[in-house]
Amino acid sequence: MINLILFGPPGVGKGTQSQILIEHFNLAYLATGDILRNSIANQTPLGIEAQKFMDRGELVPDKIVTGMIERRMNMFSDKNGIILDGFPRTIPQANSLDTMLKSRNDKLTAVMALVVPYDELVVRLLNRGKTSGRPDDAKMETIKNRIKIYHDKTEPLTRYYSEQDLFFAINGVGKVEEITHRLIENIESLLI
Ligand code: B4P
Repeated sequence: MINLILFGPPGVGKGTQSQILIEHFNLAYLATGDILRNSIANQTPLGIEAQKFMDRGELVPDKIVTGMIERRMNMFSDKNGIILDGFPRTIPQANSLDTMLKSRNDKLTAVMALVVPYDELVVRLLNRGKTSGRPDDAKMETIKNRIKIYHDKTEPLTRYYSEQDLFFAINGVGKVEEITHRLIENIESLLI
């Protein structure tokens, strides 16, 4: 199985690259941001609760997100593995993921971290905000808050996964296809 986490700050290109990698490697795709936005659109109880946090650029509580992932983990038996986009975002979420994978006799293949300078992240998100209608992409203040929360809560996972020799940093600047090439090369080198 190929089980990947696509990692990095908001706007780094996780969603963009995931769409290409799932086709290339025939992987299932779980993107917490997409699932949450879908729940908001359908005004489910989970969506109504999550919206309060997301609109401010804050993280949705671990318990909600972890339960959401757990319920979906067993749905993809016909695939070669899974890409997790936007999960885990905290150490408790990473601990829960370890437990989930262990209970399936499975493990992580790698954490692929995209790296893009701060200023470019802000520009990408503001640009997306012009067309996406996403409240969390609309205001500079919210975008800055999301990036700050990434540094405070999510970046510690860099160490968590480096200590397990699972962490790989990939330059996320350039044309989308150049970045895909870097990712595929790295992933394939791990499968030999
Ligand atoms: P996400 O939906 O995960 O959103 P993201 O981090 O903004 O996006 P991503 O990095 O995937 O960027 P993309 O490829 O789209 O999270 C949204 C919110 O959901 C969080 O703030 C939080 O509230 C909540 N949430 C999600 N998961 C959670 C969790 N586990 N725990 C708690 N809360 C959680 O790219 C961005 C833009 O850049 C696009 O417009 C794209 O076209 C452009 N782009 C991509 N690659 C490019 C390139 N190479 N060059 C130029 N532009 C590029």
